[in-house]
Amino acid sequence: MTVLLIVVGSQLETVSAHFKTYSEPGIRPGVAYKIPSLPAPDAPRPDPAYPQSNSDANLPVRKSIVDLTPKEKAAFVNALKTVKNTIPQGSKLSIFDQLVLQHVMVAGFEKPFKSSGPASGFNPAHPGHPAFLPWHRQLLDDLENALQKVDPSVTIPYWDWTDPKALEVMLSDDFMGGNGKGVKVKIPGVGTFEGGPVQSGPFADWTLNEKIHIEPINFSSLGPKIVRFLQVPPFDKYPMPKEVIDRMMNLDDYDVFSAVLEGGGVGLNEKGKLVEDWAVHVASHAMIGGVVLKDYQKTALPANQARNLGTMMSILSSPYDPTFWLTHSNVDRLWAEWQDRGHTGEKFYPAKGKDYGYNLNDPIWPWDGGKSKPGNLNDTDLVSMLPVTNKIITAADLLDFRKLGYTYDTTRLRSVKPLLEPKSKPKHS
Ligand SMILES: [Cu+2]
Repeated sequence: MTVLLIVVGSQLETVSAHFKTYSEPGIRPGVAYKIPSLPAPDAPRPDPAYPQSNSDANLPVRKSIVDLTPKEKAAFVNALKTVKNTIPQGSKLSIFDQLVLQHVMVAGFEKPFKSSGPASGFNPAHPGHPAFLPWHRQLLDDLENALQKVDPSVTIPYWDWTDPKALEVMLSDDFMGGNGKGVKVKIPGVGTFEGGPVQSGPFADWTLNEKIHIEPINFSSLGPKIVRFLQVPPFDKYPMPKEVIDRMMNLDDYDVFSAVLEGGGVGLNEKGKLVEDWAVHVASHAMIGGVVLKDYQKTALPANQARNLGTMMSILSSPYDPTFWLTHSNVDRLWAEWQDRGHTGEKFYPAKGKDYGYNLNDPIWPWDGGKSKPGNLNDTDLVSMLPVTNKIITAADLLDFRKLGYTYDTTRLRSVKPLLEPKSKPKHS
């Protein structure tokens, strides 16, 4: 506990203001991107396309966490714990820890670090880069495949942020466990809030690799336990209004849609205007991980960020909290639904002209055939701990989610377009 308190206290305010540039919470100050602009209303639009896969019969279905039976919850938890404890031959890290490390090391491609290869200088996944969605789609698929080796019935369920029941279901002790305990955070004029290491539920006994569990400003360790500070204001409001998602779903431009869904500095207001905000996906991280703002009255943006508190808010290491996978399953679902609403295929992804890794046919690290290598973030040689893969994967390979072997209960083809009714009857979940 003493160690944890020191770690939390050492996250100092090193964020400086950048005019019109923003970064995800937890991503290094100065690593930033510009708010995209909305296309003119009369700008030519690509023709709507329809799902490429014309059947999803027998595909495993990712469901909302509120619809899981107690047995399904237990199966998911058990598979996750098994993957956390399974160390592949020749590795020092478990399969789960390897996936977390991969997420941490995307930051190793940012300019201050000694990365090499064509991806050098271009973080492949954050913040605000087009590859945010495909990169996480592949990460989720890798975890899901590992879970299914333990139990073929398991899929990664999603946390629908607009479902009033979902937060409680997620944080119950038969699923993800509840708030952390033992550390108090005072927000002047607002109140005192408790969080700390998670001490209830199936993951309270997890021991994290302290070298990989790091906060994103000084890259110092967050300790060996999952840390949560639930619903610290202003990220205490739940559920997310459905209108927020509806407005986003009506966008037609991939770059704008992706930026709004990521929410790392860009939000869409009631009038459909892009505004500075931490919202949608980032708000879900903040609601679980907790953040303290310098000026509570001002918009939550990196320049106004005093401390990141918990695992989920420390974006780099956030996959260490299992809630990460449920929130990212929802991110992927919303992209999948947007694709099914006529934004399917290659017309709805940047084809060229972007930096390496952000174009439709660019290999995305770590799936670029071993060409690129990130730099280390601190004194630990994390790079040497990364698994080696010679796979080559591009965004084009990831656009059709059904080809990866899953669908969502909200993207079943039979309910989207009757003409595409699969010949054989889909399995009922
Ligand atoms: Cu995320």
